[in-house]
Order: sequence, then C-alpha cells, then structure tokens
Amino acid sequence: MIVVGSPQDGQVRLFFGPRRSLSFVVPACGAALLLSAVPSGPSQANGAADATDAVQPPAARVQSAERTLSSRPPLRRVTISWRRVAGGLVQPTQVTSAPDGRKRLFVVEKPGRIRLVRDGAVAPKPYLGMAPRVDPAGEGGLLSVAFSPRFRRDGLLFVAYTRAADHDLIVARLKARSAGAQHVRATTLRPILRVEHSAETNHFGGQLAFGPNGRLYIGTGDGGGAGDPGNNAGDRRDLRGKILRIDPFHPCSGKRYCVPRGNPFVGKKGRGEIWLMGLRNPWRFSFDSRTDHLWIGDVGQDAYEEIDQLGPHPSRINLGWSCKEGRSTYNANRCRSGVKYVGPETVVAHPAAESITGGFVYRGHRYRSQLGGAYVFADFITHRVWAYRSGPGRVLQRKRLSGGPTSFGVDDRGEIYSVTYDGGLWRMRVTRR
Ligand SMILES: [Ca+2]
Repeated sequence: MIVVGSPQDGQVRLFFGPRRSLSFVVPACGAALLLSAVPSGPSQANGAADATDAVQPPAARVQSAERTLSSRPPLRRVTISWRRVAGGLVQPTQVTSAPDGRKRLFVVEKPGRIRLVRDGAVAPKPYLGMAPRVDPAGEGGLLSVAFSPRFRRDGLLFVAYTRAADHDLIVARLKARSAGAQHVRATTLRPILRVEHSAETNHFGGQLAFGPNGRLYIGTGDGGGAGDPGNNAGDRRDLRGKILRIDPFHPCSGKRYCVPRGNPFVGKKGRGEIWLMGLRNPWRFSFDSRTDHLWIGDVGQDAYEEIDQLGPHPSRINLGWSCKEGRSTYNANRCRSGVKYVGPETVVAHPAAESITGGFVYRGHRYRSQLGGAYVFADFITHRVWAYRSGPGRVLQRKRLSGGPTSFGVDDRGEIYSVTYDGGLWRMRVTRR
C-alpha cells in the first residue's frame, strides 16, 4: 500500500507513522507529487475534477460483466462526492458491515482496534481491542475484518493482522457472544493461518473477504522490499504474493481450516491454499455482489498501478508479478515459458496513481441509475478516485478524496463508504451533472 519502492534502491518509501500522518517521505522521483500524500483536512474532500486521464483501456481478453452499459448515462455526466460521516478514527485500514441487517459499520484501526459506527456515531468502546497482539510497524497492524456469512447465527468473525512477535501475517477467528453484541473479547481469538513475513514491514496485503460459497479469501503481499527479491509471488510453494482461499469453518489435517478441493494446486506441487498467484501487494479486493467477479487493486512498483478482474472460476491463475508490472515486463528473468500471465483489467500509470486502493462495484439502490455496475477505486497517495466500467461503455473519471483513502466498504444496502488515513469515514454521493 504505502511503499513505493525502497530507499535501498534509491526509490521512494513511505511509512505509516505513529500518529495520524505519514511519518516520513524520501522523495526520489517526484517530490511535488509526494507532497500530496500528506493527509489534509476534510474541507478539500469533495474535490474538483482533474484535467487528465491516464487510465488505459481494458485488456481485450476480459469479458465484460456489464452488458447493458449503453443504456446507462456515461460516467462523465456523473459527479461523485464524499460526505463526512465521522472523524477521529485512528489510521483506519478498512470499513465494512456485517451481514446481520443491523445497519452498523465497522472500522478497522491499524494499531489494533475495531470501532463500531451507527448513524454516524462512533461508539466510545471499541468493538474489538487487540493492540498488544499487533505490530503496527511499517504497513503492518490490524488490516482487515470479515464477518461470517452466517454471522447472525454463528457470531464468527475473522481478522488479519501482523503479530507483535515478528510481524508475520496472521489470520485469526473470533467469536461474538451474540450477533448484536457491542463488543467482542480478544480472548476468543484463535489463530488459524500464518504467513511468514518477518524480513520486511511492507507489502502485507492483509485483506479478508468472504466470496462465493462462503470461502474466505485472503490477500497476501509479496514479502516486501522492492522487486520481490525472494521471487515469492511467482513461487507456488509460498503463500506470499497471492490470493488464498480456505474454508475457515472446519478443521482439516491438524489445521483450523480446510483447503477447498477446487483450489488449483490441490493434489499438485504447490500450496493448496493458493487461489491466485503473481500479486505484488493486493491492497483491497472485493467481489461484485451480482456477478461474483473478483476485483483486485494490486499496488505497482515503479510505473503502473493495476486493477484485475477475474470471473468466478478463473482458469489461469498467475497475475504476472514480478515478471510483469501491469502489462509491461518488469523483470524478464522472472518470466517463465509456458506460463500464461493474466493481464490486468486496467492500469493507471504513475504519477496519476502511486499506490492503488481497490474498491467495489456499485450495486446499491440509491445511485443505481447513475453508477450501477461501475467499479469505484482510488489512489492512496494522489487521492484520486475513479469510477470505471469495462466493456463498450467504459468511461472513467477522477475526483479527489483527500486524507489518503485506504479502503472502501459497503453497508447493508450496498452503499459505498471510504476511510481515509487521517481518520475520516466518508459516504459516497452521486449526482448528475
Ligand atoms: Ca499483474
């Protein structure tokens, strides 16, 4: 998310700081741009349109999920703005809801808390407090929560965090006493999966989301540094630089989860948990609630920020890194003959974007006629926001959301929210021009 290269390589590195700001910046390739990375006040948020548009067209191979686009107004006639719902959150990394109809939002805070928001009010007592277990160094911390699809009945939720001992990435299960509880005790936490990540404090990935068939999908970064020095993303024996897929509700073979039989490396050489490989730092992915397509924002290295779209049953599972960055060859030594690398849905070239924050396909009701089926995403550093449609009706636009959008989420009704690193929670609004 936050790292763009590394100082060892004479590139740029940004760290999350202990306070609600970026702690330092080492400009190497664009100081003017980096100045915009410093979170600023909410007054600038409902931003002005940008003049240019560097997003590239989608790869021809991608089948559009949107077949009725031409009947919808072009996105260029639509304006997205952001209404501040709450502030004072501490380095929020995610906003989400639980499938329980209670109209609550949950905001994950990087230092190790989850806050409960209802009707714009942040509950003073955290929903979950687990800071002693978390190492918030670098890009680490408490990075995601996902509620069980049967949360109403089982009260189970899952978190991803970097653990205090060695900042390895941990996926753990917790149990609420009841679905309506205002607080979940950290003592109910049970780690279920560990991903080695002790060498570096960047590129953790760390997103959780339930997808089709109630499987838990887990995004992992390539292990950090720059250029994937260990070639982890391309290694099918390594859990880093992947989207993993597990069944976290049943134990198997001495583990607290099972590997679904449909995963590509089951019965083959490679880790059975792997669903997709060849990712650098999947910083926020989501499923289209209508089509089950998986949309991934994969943070780029030097040149391209990437959006990937995959159907529910992708037959090719290597997204390219570190052979490819976007559609370009990044490191030819990492490219293997016989491997079919799946190209991105679209890319945004630097410096229009520097650290992509993947979003959601809009399936809410309120703005359905204007924005239905469009993918909304942003850039953490440049603060630009895009709405995107693939296929013949593809149109793009940019609006800024200042403060550093780290994540998007949807409420019970499918309306889109964002959290910004300066502590803001925002609700998306759409108007016709
Ligand atoms: Ca890629």
